[in-house]
Amino acid sequence: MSNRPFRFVHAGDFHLELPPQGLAEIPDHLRELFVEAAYAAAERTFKTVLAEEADFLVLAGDLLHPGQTGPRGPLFLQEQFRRLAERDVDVYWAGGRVDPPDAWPAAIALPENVHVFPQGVVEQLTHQRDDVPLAQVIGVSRDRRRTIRTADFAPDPGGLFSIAVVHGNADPATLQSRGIHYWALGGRHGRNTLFSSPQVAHYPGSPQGRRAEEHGAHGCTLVQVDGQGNPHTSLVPTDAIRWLNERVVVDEETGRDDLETLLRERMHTLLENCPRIDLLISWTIAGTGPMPGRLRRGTLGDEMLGWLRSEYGYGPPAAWSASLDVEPSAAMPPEWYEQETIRGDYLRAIRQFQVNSDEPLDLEAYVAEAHVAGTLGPAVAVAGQTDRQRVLREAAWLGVDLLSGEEGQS
Ligand SMILES: [Mn+2]
Repeated sequence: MSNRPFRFVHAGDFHLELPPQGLAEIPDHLRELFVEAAYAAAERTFKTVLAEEADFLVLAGDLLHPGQTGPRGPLFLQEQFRRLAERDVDVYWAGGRVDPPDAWPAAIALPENVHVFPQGVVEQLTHQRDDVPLAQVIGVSRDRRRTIRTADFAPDPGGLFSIAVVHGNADPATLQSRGIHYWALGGRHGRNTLFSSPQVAHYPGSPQGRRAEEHGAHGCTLVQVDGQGNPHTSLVPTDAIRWLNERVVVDEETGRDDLETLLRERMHTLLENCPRIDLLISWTIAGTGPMPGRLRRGTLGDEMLGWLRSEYGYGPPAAWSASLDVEPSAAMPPEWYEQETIRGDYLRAIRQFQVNSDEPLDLEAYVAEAHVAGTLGPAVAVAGQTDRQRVLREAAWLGVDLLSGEEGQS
């Protein structure tokens, strides 16, 4: 049993073939950043290995789809692997969904410090420092037909620290039962720890978020194993651009200037917390009073978005406001449905459509013929139930906004 402390970096899901998406329109000054983000984040992962003087790097699959990156992907990785080779740092790579070992182009040689695990058969390697074993690294590249076969993984009988590298899903209890010290998992793009004491099973996530849903910091995981053989994990951010979801709450008193102040204060906090990274921010305005209604209809929402962009969107670093939406409240106050008002009639009519999901909406009848043929055509063809419920919810709020008057919605 080794009592020498050591450290390694655990990363995966680079997806070099996949630039960030999900902006309706990428502003010109951020275009280059979008195109390069996946590579920049991967490169920072390799730099982290060197900066932290890690003993080795563990890669849990989905690094690249070589068919989709073209030669740039493999050539980039080859160069990064060589950088680690110059410092005698080994790489343990278990292939995932898009990077099985046979997908790597034969013409681009992998440096000797890179150990690619075979597909379908678990391989055990011993990592040594100065001829003394530090850890056992057990891995397999993903086989298309299988989820993780936990029974194939067994810890070192001599008690050497064991690391299992594999891409896919497995039941946490089954993973825990194997006695492996550290499960280096891949295949989830968000950071996720299944269990952390005394053993660890962990997904580091992709080093770069791709969509608004993948918000927050992305990076790789530095694992430090102490003299007692306990692993400690920490996030090292590597993302080149970061999505944030920001929720701002307004009240009865909030006017336009107050909203501007709220947004400005929040923006300054974000810039203080993330001083060196470009940000993409999805704003959600929640709360009570007239402000949500004013933002839902009319031009105030667009004006606020335009102001945020011109004030903060160009950086450096750029803090680009991607969207500004009003939080769709889950339910209207029930008494609104009971009232003998036009609003009450309207809400009761909408509810008929919400409850009777088979009743056709027939929106086309309300749209001018010229529009049905043109851009509004697809919009009136409400496809599924989710679509239908969303349209009805929005229609309900629009009606409430228009029928409630300016002095409030009580
Ligand atoms: Mn993946």
